[in-house]
Amino acid sequence: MAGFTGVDFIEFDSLLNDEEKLVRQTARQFVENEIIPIIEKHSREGTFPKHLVPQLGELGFFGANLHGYGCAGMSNVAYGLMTQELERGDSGLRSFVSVQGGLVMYPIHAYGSEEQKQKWLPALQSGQAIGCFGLTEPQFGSNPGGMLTRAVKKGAKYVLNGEKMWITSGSIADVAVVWAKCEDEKVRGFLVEKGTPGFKAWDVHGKWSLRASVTSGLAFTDCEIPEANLLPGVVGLKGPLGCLNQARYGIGWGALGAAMACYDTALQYAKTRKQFANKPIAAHQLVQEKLAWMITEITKGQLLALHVGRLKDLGKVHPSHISMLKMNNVGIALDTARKARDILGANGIVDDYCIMRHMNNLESVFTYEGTNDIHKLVIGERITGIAAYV
Ligand code: TGC
Ligand code: FAD
Repeated sequence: MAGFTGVDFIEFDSLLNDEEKLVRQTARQFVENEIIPIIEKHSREGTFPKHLVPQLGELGFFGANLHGYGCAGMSNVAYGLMTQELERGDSGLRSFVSVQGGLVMYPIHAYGSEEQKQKWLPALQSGQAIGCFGLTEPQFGSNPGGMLTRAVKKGAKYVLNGEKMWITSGSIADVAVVWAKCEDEKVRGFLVEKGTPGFKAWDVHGKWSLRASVTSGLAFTDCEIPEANLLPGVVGLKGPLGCLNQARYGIGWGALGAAMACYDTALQYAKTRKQFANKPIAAHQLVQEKLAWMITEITKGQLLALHVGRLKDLGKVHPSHISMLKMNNVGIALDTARKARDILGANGIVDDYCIMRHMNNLESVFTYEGTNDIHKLVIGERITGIAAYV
């Protein structure tokens, strides 16, 4: 993948401004120099390249579309192009950045007290602190409103009991944004600091997907949280769901990066691999059909991402727009990975090539942050006015 120059079939770049192209180029260079050379080894060994965290912070990639507290204040389009490049490296790296910025810094920024913002945002922005987001529970994934985790007020503290599951960066986090139901049955967010008595985190092993990312379970047993760690600015499920808009938006762009990596690899391979009459396999119509499908879907995905990004920058985006972006772009990325794997034949299954790693990663991306079908239902609700979840 050295020397990747982008995927641009219809002069997409003419729609970007200089700042957006500069951010993309910076992220692309970082991926070429720091991620591509090491990622297969981390993925094979199931380790997260934690040493990259300070560099990601220095580049301004954490909470990059937030303003103040040391954040880069990028446009949402520039932010999206950054996540696209990171995910061309690996979905696990992009996940880390999405969680840190969209699911930890964003709720502190949007719903936190000034004291919470001062304490956590500069540290999270620079990568000195790591965060995680605990919404999903063992029994409640697509339906987080059913959560069992409870926070009971006792004097100046809340006592937290419950369990969260499938939490990215859980065991390496200095602070967990944890969503729990209070005695009034309403959901509220809490900042649970590493080392708080009664708080434990452990890692999920045996993953065939996102192997270079930490995925954890969190448990809270009579865990006392100071009242000052309650996020005061939001009550109800709209709190965590509002954060998901941020992260899902970044995923919508990010998935294109994984798709581009697979497409580019398949294209290069098809032009050099020869079968039958010493012709490259790229000369066969059936192979060209797959490549043409890939670039068409990537191009449509780029236009969707750009338009949703521009709407977000104008403050006009609706959560259902973001659902369409996440659903479509992750779906086409996974299909691109599968077709690319096919083009590489047997070579497609080994980690000399990036395709199988991306394909396996995308299976998680398809499921997390709202499964593909949940996003269809969000779109269905928007156009019919009828919620079909139950
Ligand atoms: P519903 O009654 O529809 O809504 C409850 C309240 O929330 C509001 N709301 C939203 N607000 C902001 N943004 C959104 N996207 C929102 N969606 C809904 C809604 O207006 C309402 O507000 P109010 O004021 O009336 O109370 O809720 P529901 O329980 O029927 O659920 C709807 C549904 C199914 C769409 C929602 O539960 C959902 O999105 N489920 C999927 C769960 C999910 O995505 N979990 C992700 C966990 S985090 C994760 O996966 C991180 S991956 C990490 C990585 O990148 O590595
Ligand atoms: P389920 O909700 O049980 O869904 C299973 C299947 O049923 C899916 O196909 C789904 O589409 C379908 N289904 C469910 N409800 C309906 C319905 N009403 N109609 C039609 N079909 C339906 N969560 C966090 O809180 N924080 C994190 O950092 C985080 N990181 C993650 C990292 C990884 C690697 C993974 C895999 C998950 C992560 N998650 C995280 C959890 C993720 O958000 C959930 O896995 C996801 O929301 C789906 O929940 P579930 O796995 O329980 O599946």
